[in-house]
Amino acid sequence: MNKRALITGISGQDGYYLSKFLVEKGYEVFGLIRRNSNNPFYRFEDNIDLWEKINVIYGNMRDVESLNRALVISKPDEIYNLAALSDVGVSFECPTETMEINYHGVGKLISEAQRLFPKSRFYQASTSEMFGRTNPPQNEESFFLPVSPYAEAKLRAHTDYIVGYRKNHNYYSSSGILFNHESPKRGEKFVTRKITLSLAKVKAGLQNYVQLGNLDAKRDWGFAGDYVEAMWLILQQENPDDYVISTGVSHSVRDFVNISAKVLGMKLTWSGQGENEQATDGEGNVVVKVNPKFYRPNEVHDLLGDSAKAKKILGWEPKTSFEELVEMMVESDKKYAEYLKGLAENR
Ligand code: GDR
Repeated sequence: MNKRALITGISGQDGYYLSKFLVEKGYEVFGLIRRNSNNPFYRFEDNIDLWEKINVIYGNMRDVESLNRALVISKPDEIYNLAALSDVGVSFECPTETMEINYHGVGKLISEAQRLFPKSRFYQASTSEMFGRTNPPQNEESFFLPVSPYAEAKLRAHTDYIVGYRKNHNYYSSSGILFNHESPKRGEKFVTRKITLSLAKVKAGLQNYVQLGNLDAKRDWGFAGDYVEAMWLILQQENPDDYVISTGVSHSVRDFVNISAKVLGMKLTWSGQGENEQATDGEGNVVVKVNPKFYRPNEVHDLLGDSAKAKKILGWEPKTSFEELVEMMVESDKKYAEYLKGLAENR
């Protein structure tokens, strides 16, 4: 019989790649979707065949009845909890909502899962943000020093529910402590996609410049398509555990801008410092500016993962390099910007 998986947050970037991966493996996939006015399947628009294979269940992480119903309908062997308020910057503006979804929501889901399907396996999307200000490289033994409401809530869920249910309830709960993972399906507010889409629009003549916050922040950026395989491998192990998933290479936001511009054939020249830093293209147009509006009240400066444990135990390694990732995202956004330009010209 086919295995059954319930994925919360299926309409996000990782939900797209994970459902594709599991459907290809022959799983019956059920996806929890929050009802709102946005198109719930816009990430699947170029892959309608995949969307049609997913059993959609409406519900959300605040509503325990809907979680109960999703579990009863899906009867899952594996549960992947990807639903979250995932924007770190926004979490400073709504800390209570963040705690409700990213912490209490996990508690609601895992307690129902353990009660109804004690033999199911639970994957939690934990995050490198939990390391916060801990010096790099970070691995499973590193201290957690979260600095945002987002990271606080994720860390509490990790400790109380994932480690807690594993130890105290003998329930199979594991987590992937994933470092940043990106793709052409990344939301447009996250810095990588904001850069690739904005610069592609600048190149197509649709906007003049992109405004960014802290250009010095360093992140370990991998490809989301590689990372969902690690999620699955984590649940295939005999014993539940936590694993850091990362590339082991970090770059600054400024590096990300430079490589994106290079793929677009733009040569940038940087000048100024701090809030006055900017980059001009070969023709002297300012194409990147700093706007303090995008600074965070509290910043995580330097994340660099050490995923030796995942390599040793899961046999997992990233397949896509940083340069390949940037190129994939820029090429996709170049096409998208051309499409938008065509729409604007035909209006
Ligand atoms: P992050 O991702 O906070 O690492 O969390 P994000 O892309 O938002 O920020 C990365 C770094 O870039 C700096 N930055 C900007 N960020 C945004 N969004 N917009 C800007 O204009 C900008 N300018 C500079 C940020 O300050 C930060 O240092 C992501 C999320 O997906 C989390 O949900 C996930 O847990 C972690 O990755 C791993």
